[in-house]
Formats: sequence, C-alpha cells, structure tokens
Amino acid sequence: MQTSDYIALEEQYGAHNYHPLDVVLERGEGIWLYDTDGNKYMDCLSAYSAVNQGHCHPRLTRAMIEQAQRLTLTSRAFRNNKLGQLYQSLHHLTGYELTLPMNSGAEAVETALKVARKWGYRVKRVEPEQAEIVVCEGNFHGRTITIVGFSSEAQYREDFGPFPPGFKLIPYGDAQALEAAITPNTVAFLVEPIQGEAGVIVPPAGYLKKVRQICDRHKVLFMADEIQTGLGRTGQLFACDHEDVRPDVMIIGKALAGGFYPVSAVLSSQEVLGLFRPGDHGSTFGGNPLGAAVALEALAVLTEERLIENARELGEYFQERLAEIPSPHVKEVRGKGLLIGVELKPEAGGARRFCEALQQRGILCKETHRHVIRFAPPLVIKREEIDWALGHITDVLNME
Ligand code: IF1
Repeated sequence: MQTSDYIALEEQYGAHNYHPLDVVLERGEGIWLYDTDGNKYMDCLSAYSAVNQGHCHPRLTRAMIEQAQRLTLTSRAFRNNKLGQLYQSLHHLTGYELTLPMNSGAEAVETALKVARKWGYRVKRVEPEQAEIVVCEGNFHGRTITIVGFSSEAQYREDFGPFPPGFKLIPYGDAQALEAAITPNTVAFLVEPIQGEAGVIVPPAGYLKKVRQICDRHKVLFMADEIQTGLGRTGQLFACDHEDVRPDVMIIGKALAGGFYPVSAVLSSQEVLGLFRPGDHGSTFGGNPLGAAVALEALAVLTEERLIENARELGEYFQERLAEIPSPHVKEVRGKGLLIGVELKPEAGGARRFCEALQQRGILCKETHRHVIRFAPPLVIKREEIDWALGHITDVLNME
C-alpha cells in the first residue's frame, strides 16, 4: 500500500475527530519516527508526553512481551502478582500512601472528582449534593461529559450538554481568584501546574505555593493534574516539585506506562482514597497485570536512565537556544524542562504552517491553540540531536 492508500482508509472509514498532519508512521525508535515512505522524523510531541521514555524502549518492549505471554487481564475480582508491586513502586517514588489505578487520563480525573466529592461529604461534612469543585479557565482534563462540562473551550462543550453542576471556573494563575471562589461547600481545586493544551502556560512563580496555603486555610483538596506535566516532563518528577509543593491528590497517566499501554492513577492519602469501599468505584482494565508490569518498568527506566535530570538539563539548553533564534514571527518562548511552547505573533498566520514546514525537514510538532508550537521530545533526547533540530527550527522560524 502507498501512503495515500493509508490516508484514504482513515478518511473513508474513520470518524473525523482529528485533523492530523498527513504523515503515516509505521515505526518508532527512541526519539525517531519513520513513515511508510521511509522518511525519518524527530518526534517533538511524544504523543502529548506519553512517550517520555522514547518509542519502543527495549526494556518496556521486553516487559510487555514477557507479561503478555503469562497473564494480561483478570479483572479486579481476583488479585494478580503485579499490581501490589506497582503500588509499592509508586509509594516509594512519590511518597503518597495509596494509589487507585485506572486506564486513561480522563478516567483518573473522573476518579479524583468522585473521591473529592466523597471526601467533602464524609470528612468536610458538606451538605449532600452541594459539593463544589473549582477549576481554571483554559483547563484540559479530558473528554468526558463531566470534564468538558467545565471546559472554557467552546468547541469541547458544543452539542454535548447538558452538563453536571458543581464546578466553578476561575482565571488560571490567579491565587486571589481561588480564595474568592471558595465557599463552605468547596471540596477541591483541580489544576494543571502548567497548562499544556492552553499553549504551555506557566503560572506566575509562587502560584502553586499560594494555592497550597489557600487550600490548607479553607480545608479544600489541592488536586494536581500531572497527566502531561508529570513523570519527568518538566525536569522534576512532578511540575509541583519546582515549587516544592505537595498536592493532596496527584493525578498521573500517559508516560506512566511509557506509551505502551494506557495506565493512569490517582495518588493520595489514607484520609482521601481510604474512603472508597468495595463496589464504590472500579474499571474492567484498571490495575491489570499487563499494564502494571509495563508501568513498573517504565518507572524504573525513568529513574535508572536519569531521564528527569536529562529533561531538566537539556530542557534548559533547548529553551535558551530557542529564545536566542532571531525571528520576525516569535512572540515568546516558554515552558519548563522539555515541555516548551514557542508562541508566534498573530501576524505569523498561525503555527500550523510552521509545523508543516518542520515536517518537511524531518521534525514532527503539533500546534496548540493556533499560535503556539509545542516542543516536547522524548526525555531520552541528546544534546547533539537538539542541535540538529535547532538548525531546522531556525530556518523555519525565518520563513516568510
Ligand atoms: C485529545 C489535548 C494534550 C491532558 C491532561 C488529562 C488528559 C490529557 C493535562 C486526558 C490528555 C491529550 C488528549 C488528546 C490530546 C492531548 C492534549 F490537546 F487534548 F489537551 F496533551 F494537551 N489531563 N491530553 O493533557 O487524558 O484521557 O487522553 O488519556 O483528547 O485530543 P486521556
């Protein structure tokens, strides 16, 4: 089959809920992707930070194959020999007492919303059906009806109502707005430490520390969605670590299983996750031994190959060099670690055409919110590979 044949199949038989670049990928290795015409590309998206360990990491491939030959799924009606080990590994790595395993990021976010409401009723003693959760404008937490119900993005909400009540939107990065929004019924504040989809929006320094203090003052759960920013992406284990802040509830996913298998999780304390009783919540695949085995190895790769340190060191390097590029189109370079956004001026005509030009030079990026090019390569990237990319990025950022 030709590349055009693959595209035709997707166009004819698939729902058109995406507008992908017209590149048909068939193989990945480390930071490199290969299309059906044999072209090679540097992956600067990492599947939205799900492939932090690099494509087809041999240790993850081996872990998946070995487990897949033994046991893949039992349901949680029975126990398996991998889940407890994943729980222990996450406890040792993060310090949180308990884990609740799910599959997609949205499922983990929904789980966090449910446990926050339960905590509100059982511990904070909020009146039944009155729990409120504060969220931020520009948020992205997934695509379920509950979650898009509190999105500020019209397209994510359009034609999907009616939506569940109990959510309050405030401006991102504004700690006073959080304090003003809290009522006696507020049970939680859900926030991304850096807003990925909104265009790699880094909040003002000290914001997360103020959030922590406000949530303590008003007995509100601080819930961090680190599905995209977590597990090394920003040069720390969690983006919250940049401000030495510890959320009550930590939500992770994506790179938790290195892009091999959907594994997400909610991490918290006995006081919060200990509220769930058997039958309160669940999932057919949540906590399955195949996902757990891959996640165990994905966490080991993250720490043993020092990917967090690499993201910190090379993220700073990449961002500095990007900021030095003289370009008539660039408005701002921002981000943390290897989560970098290059915002273009409105007169540049949108980031899509720059991503298409980068594709022609062997670099795959994704624009976000029309004017921002996101650079988020796998955390295994090397300095000389960044230097190679910078040459092409410089040319593209100077095209007409
Ligand atoms: C799409 C965005 C990124 C996330 C955060 C929860 C989820 C995501 C911070 C839900 C997922 C993905 C979803 C994917 C594109 C991508 C995305 F553009 F949509 F917003 F990364 F920025 N919290 N983000 O980033 O996790 O259920 O997908 O496993 O929906 O188009 P999921």
